[in-house]
Amino acid sequence: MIIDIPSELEAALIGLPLPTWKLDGPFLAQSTMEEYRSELTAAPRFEETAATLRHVLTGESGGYAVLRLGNLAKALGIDDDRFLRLATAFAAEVAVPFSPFPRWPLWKDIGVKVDKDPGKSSGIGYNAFHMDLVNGTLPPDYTTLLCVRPDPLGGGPSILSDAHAAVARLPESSRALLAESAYHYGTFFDLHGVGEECKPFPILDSSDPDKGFVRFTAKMLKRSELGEAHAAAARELAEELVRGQISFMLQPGDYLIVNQRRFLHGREALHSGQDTVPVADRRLLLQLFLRARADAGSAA
Ligand SMILES: O=C(O)CCC(=O)C(=O)O
Ligand SMILES: [Fe+2]
Repeated sequence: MIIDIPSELEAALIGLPLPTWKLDGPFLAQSTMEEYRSELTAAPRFEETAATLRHVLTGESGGYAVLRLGNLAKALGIDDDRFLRLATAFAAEVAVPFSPFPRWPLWKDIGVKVDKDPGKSSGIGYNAFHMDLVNGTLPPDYTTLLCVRPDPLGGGPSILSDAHAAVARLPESSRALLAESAYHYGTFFDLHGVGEECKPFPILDSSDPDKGFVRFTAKMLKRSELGEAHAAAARELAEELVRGQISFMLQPGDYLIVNQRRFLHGREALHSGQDTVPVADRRLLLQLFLRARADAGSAA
């Protein structure tokens, strides 16, 4: 669901003096969130835009949003700290920004590496449906991607799929297998704010079938050793996710926010010929994770 910024709000945001942010451990500091909020609430139509954003992410039929920040990016410069502060301020209206990776800045670069595993983050191939930080006991409630540059060769549309809708289309026997602690994926090392390592894990959280995480990554089908029946059920889920997928191309300044309790995400392959594109011109996204506030009620 696309959310445009009203032009009078854009005009006000361009001149807003947001201070540099501070961190408190892995989280954006409370003082920064308060400073940003008090600057933004004075801007015309800000409150209604933030409310729409929250509603689109958590309301009945929602779960993801593309906030169009392209005009702000153009006005401020997409590499300018002032632009990144505005994106951070919008993110903080949804939930608390944090970085699970102690050695990375708050926003993590996702560039293009031609020699990396093509199916993984920053690889050039198909990035299959997944949730981020799938193997933490508490994955980020939201994963967000800010598009700095799309693939100049025209590839790499984003893909999204409603995880609970895909699960609901599976036969009961498959859902029963997915609810067993028989799955695992990846390593877990030096991660903050996402709980403990979850291994093995059930894909379906039986305690809260409609609201909980669908703890899934289709990457486990190739990269994890799974029992035959459990792998077959996971493959069925991966197929249903693809059947229900939507896809779209992020434009410069587009800010994709995904509620990980509702939607899984991924990306189609970049266009062939990435090795001919200078590194500085390749596709670039910035990634930020969000933790729902305790008072967000059923933000899930
Ligand atoms: O490149 C993309 O559009 C998605 C990347 C992604 O999902 C990730 O790195 O976790
Ligand atoms: Fe991801």
